[in-house]
Amino acid sequence: SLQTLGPGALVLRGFATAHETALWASLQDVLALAPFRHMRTPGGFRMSVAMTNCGALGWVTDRTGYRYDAADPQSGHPWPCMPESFLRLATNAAARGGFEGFVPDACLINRYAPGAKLSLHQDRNERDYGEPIVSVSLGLPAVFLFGGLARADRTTRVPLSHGDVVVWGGPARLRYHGVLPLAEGHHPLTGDYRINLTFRKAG
Ligand code: MD3
Ligand code: FE
Repeated sequence: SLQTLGPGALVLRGFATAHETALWASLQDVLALAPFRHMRTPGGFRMSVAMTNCGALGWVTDRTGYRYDAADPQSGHPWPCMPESFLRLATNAAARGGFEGFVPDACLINRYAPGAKLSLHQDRNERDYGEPIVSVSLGLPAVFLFGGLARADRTTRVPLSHGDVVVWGGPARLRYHGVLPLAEGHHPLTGDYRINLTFRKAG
């Protein structure tokens, strides 16, 4: 199904479900080289969401700030290559949302355990805001918060479930967003976690 959350924000319910086995296998390959870790914000707080990356660039945060980096600071090595199954899904979803030829160079992988949340923020570290972001939800369901262009704008709550893919572009690209604390649960694919893949063209 094809649902809009507002101008530039398109939800493809269950779009990734048919590919869950391949996505999961590829994810394990990435994690063997770049395990999940809890990064620190510039303010010194440990993020409740555990993260890693694949692709030519990876999003990182530490005491010095937020940025994209070609190397995993934990290993000093380049991030793992973007798996073909990831790339195909992201490009196909973007095309469905009107962004033909989307070729992400970064995939930020977020892991939520029960209680983990993501505070309201904008994604502003990418070079070209004309490029969309594609997000893929796997495992436990979450409540996504969708705000406006100012932090104080009111937010709407959007449930995101296993297999849902969202394409964020155009006028939605710089809207504030976040994720409410994850509820306890169990999912046959991911166990006690929610995994979110966010595909970006960062460089
Ligand atoms: C709307 N991740 O990694 S994905 C993030 O579920 C992030 O892990 C959330 O926000 C998660 O930065 C939400 C949906 C998402 C991603 C990027 C956006 C929504 C967006 C960029 C602009 C507007
Ligand atoms: Fe974000």
